[in-house]
Amino acid sequence: MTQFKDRIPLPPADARKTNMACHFCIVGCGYHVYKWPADREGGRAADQNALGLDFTRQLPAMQLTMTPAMVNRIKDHDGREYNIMILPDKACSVNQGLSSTRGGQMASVMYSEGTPIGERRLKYPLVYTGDDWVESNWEQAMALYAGLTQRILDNDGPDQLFFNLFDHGGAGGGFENTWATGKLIFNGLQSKMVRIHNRPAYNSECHATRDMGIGELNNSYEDAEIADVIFSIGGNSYETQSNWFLAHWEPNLRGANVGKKREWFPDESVGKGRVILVDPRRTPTVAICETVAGKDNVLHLAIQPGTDTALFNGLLTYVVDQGWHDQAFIDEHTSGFEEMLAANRLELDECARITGLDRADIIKAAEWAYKPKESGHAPRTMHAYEKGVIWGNDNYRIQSAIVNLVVATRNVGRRGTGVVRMGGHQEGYTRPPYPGGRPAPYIDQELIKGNGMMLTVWACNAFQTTVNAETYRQVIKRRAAIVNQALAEARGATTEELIDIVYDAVKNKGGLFIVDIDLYRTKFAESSHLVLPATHPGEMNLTSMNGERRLRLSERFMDPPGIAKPDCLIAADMANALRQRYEAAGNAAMAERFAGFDWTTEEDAFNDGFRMAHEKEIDSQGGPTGHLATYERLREAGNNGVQLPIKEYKDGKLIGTEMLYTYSRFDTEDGRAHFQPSPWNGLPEVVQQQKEKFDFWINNGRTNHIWQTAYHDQHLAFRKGRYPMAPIEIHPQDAEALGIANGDIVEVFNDFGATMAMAYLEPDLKRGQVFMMFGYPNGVQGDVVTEWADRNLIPYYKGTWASIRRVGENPAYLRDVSFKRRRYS
Ligand SMILES: Nc1nc2c(c(=O)[nH]1)N[C@H]1C(S)=C(S)[C@@H](COP(=O)(O)OP(=O)(O)OC[C@H]3O[C@@H](n4cnc5c(=O)[nH]c(N)nc54)[C@H](O)[C@@H]3O)O[C@H]1N2
Ligand SMILES: Nc1nc2c(c(=O)[nH]1)N[C@H]1C(S)=C(S)[C@@H](COP(=O)(O)OP(=O)(O)OC[C@H]3O[C@@H](n4cnc5c(=O)[nH]c(N)nc54)[C@H](O)[C@@H]3O)O[C@H]1N2
Ligand SMILES: [Mo]
Repeated sequence: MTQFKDRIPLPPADARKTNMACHFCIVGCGYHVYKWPADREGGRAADQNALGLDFTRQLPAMQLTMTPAMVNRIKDHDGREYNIMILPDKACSVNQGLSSTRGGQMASVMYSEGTPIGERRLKYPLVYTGDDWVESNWEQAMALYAGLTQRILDNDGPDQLFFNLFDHGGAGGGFENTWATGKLIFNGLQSKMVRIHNRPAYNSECHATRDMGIGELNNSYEDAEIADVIFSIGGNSYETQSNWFLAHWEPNLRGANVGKKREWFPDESVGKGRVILVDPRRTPTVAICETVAGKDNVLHLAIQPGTDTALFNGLLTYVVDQGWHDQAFIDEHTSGFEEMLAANRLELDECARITGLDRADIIKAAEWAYKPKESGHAPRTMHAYEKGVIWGNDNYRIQSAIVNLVVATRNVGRRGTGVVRMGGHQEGYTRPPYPGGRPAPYIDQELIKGNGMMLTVWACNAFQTTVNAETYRQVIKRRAAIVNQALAEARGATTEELIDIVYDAVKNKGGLFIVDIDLYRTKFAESSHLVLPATHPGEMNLTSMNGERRLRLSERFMDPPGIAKPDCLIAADMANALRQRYEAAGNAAMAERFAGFDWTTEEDAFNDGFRMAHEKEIDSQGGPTGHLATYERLREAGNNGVQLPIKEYKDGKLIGTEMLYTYSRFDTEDGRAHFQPSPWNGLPEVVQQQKEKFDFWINNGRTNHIWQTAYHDQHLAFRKGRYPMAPIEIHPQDAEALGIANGDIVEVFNDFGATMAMAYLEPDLKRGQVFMMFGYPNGVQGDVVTEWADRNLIPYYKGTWASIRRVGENPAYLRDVSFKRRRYS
């Protein structure tokens, strides 16, 4: 996968060194990039290499993590070759020198001509001619894009312009890119027909907690180090937020912080942390917690799928009956407590019956997390939830149930607590207000119904990641083919004539014109008509914030492939092309809507968006002090950056905020946290039907080795070799009953669709419950997910029931794939 297999070249002492926050998950680990001419190499003496380490002798254990995946050879546009090395930063408070298996391979996924990644990266705009791709240039691509957009906008209005759009930080996101796309789509085009990269409408993953007055990222990673109890709900953080777990949870659970004093609780000291994990599945995280903390300090609540709301209502009822809630805080800083309690009351027996848990375990959880300690102090309990809840059975209700309990016990705004998303990507959201309402239109279904004339797919790939994905793909491909037919018949057409031809196909024949902006020619791109090459971090400057709101600048250190461009500048090109067309048509009013994109760099987009938008308090995450952050100051702040919101710039430093709500003033008009009734409501009807009809719960999610749709990983032999096909973990007895052995190919099917996977026998799974990796190119789990969504159109990806059938075996999988267990025991 990399060009260095048997040895690692050292950077010379004068190698160029820049900062990089990992562009994959929310945690945003700090890395340093070293770059130096390929014909040179550092020496082994400490003063001869840029790491300043003495390699003439054996380094002490754990001094450094350095693997062949961390180096690569690149070529810049001037033709010069360089070696690069991307190493985890020991001085970064986030990861403290640790690297995950994903971040640790960043050098390997950078563009390098001779590698599979290099071959497959998009380099030029591609135009589909009806049956074939041709490489084109930005002028033609923009003329077609802007021309067709203008035609549709003028004749049919903004509701015919659809978007599948990223809204996060890191690669395919960041403040520069969310701002640019938001300004183009919401201010310029004024379309509301937009869905987000990971869900079928434009909404929030955290409406409930926000409605209650509590933003979802409200503490610091350090709070996990000093919590008495970490309450992990529907997350598998060892595999999905690895270095938050390893650098901050693990030391606490191991007892590394016992006896430490902190200024925030002067009459107490830190104890040995305990952890409660709510997950129907015994995850690798559960297994590792038991090893680290000892079984007595780990409580795994293996609830029935989709019953979290009942669990938290049951806990709340019990806690209040014991008098462990904080009545003074409730009286002074909240509203709606009594009404909520009356609606949510759920007795212990009923809670145990619904969740399938032992009464004793529910009581144990309540005692650990909420019963006053011997010292009389309330325990510090940090609640962290992720996709088992967010994509769980009724996102809004579960989240309300969790936050109700948290607020009643005041586990927010105190150091060592917090109620947070564990998070997916880094964040990097700054956009003008969304022009649609709440609920927003269900974009996938609108497309399936035949609505929309043009679809722009931006840094996401619903073909592998949406609900009801098989039907979605079928319809999109059918509608795209109508445009293909028209394109194939166009001979010698100028761009303007081509616009006429395409317009006829989308207006009169049910066609859909698709544009995809990506790093690779994805499955979605294969069905598109115009594909635009983007750059990712390293090839551009990019700012994002991590799960503790830590803002960093990832610096550009190399040239992009071909004529690929940053997403923010692609959006600017689109806006500028539209402005020119409207100017040429003498339509000043419309031209004005696309003004303000005279940017030449990513920094221009940052200054216009993050800094100015925050000044105007548009959708601010950074607060109105956003303007204090400049590229230059962020470069100086390095991998530790600054935690938003910024308080001030003082003595050459940006000063940030470690924890929100410490003054018990919440984000509501009256400043009080609002409790919300959220009674247990059972499974959605369509999900219940699938459950009754089919044999297995198809739990699904992530594994450590693979990032998302495997857009990079599928090109790396090390990753693809591990998982040639989406793995599905199944209990050995269930497997036996179906005649399934390790490595067998199986079909998974229900009323919504069918897909394939590779069986992995795993005794830690429960009978009747399997776990399939989501989003893989070879075996898409979303094909069997229902289209059910909650009141805000948040889907229930995890709520899939289906049957399984053995298809057969692939001798190569059996020969090449490891079936060693992934659990720690
Ligand atoms: N069944 C099921 N489905 C799910 C989930 C689940 O748990 N179960 N989880 C959901 C969640 S949380 C998520 S986040 C989604 C993920 O769904 P997607 O967002 O659709 O998947 P990604 O692989 O993250 O897509 C990113 C795409 O952007 C491209 N890209 C990367 N960097 C850049 C860049 O800088 N610029 C541009 N233009 N392109 C770039 C990549 O090549 C890739 O094609 O899936 C959702 N779907
Ligand atoms: N290695 C790796 N890490 C990643 C990613 C990746 O692709 N690979 N993607 C990133 C992204 S975008 C995201 S959003 C995060 C997601 O991070 P996580 O949420 O930690 O990951 P998932 O595997 O989607 O789901 C978490 C757990 O939900 C459980 N679950 C399923 N149903 C229920 C239920 O009804 N109740 C409860 N309590 N739990 C349930 C599953 O068993 C699973 O263990 O990971 C991020 N980190
Ligand atoms: Mo995500």
